[in-house]
Amino acid sequence: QPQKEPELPLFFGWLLLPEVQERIKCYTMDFLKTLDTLEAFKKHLSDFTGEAEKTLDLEQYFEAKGPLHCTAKYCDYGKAEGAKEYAEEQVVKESYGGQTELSVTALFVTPRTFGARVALTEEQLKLWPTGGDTECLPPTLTGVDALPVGSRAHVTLGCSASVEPVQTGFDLLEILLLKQGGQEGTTEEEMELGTLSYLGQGRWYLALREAVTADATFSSYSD
Ligand code: 2AM
Repeated sequence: QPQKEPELPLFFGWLLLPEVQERIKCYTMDFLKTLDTLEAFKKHLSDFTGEAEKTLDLEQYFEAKGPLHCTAKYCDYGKAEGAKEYAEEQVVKESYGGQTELSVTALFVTPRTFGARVALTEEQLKLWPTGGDTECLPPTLTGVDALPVGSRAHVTLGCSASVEPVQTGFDLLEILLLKQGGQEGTTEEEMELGTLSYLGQGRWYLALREAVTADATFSSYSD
């Protein structure tokens, strides 16, 4: 009888502690409520709705997807490339189950996704897979190699109907490329939480004045 291979999870990542999930949900929902009411946002409402609709409830627009977390390595139960190798890395084994603090530095909204940008520490970057930023990118997303390692790190807060959470990382990278390319927001607005930029096509980016910290456990998740 051959030895059964240990099962691989859907993903490895930093899972926010339950009480932290509640706090982050409240905080980010408050931001959506505020964004909804801004004149600047209303001006570009048709990015999100048909031309005919005049109002939008952003809180309803995005659906939450599973527990709040920052994906480190998507494994798809072993079907994703490099999943087994990642699971066998010494640093992954040693860090497994350990608690750490994630630093959320920005929030972003697009017609597809709502996410929180995570700035990984040097320690946390050791768990970021090689090529993690460029994995499975749509061909239209070019130049990602030029961004700092770990640029894709984020927490998906919600997705619009029929959008998969993998999109959140793509949206973040696209925004960062636009910002790097010098397309600072066409509209910039100071909010209590930080500076809000509009980057066209329904892309909004709020750079937080102060990073929000979130305690998380490095672990794995399977449906
Ligand atoms: P997310 O990290 O943007 O939220 C289960 O689907 C989880 O794995 C989700 O959290 C999802 O996106 C992430 N995920 C799905 N497919 C992925 C891929 N190809 N690369 C990286 N992360 C992926």
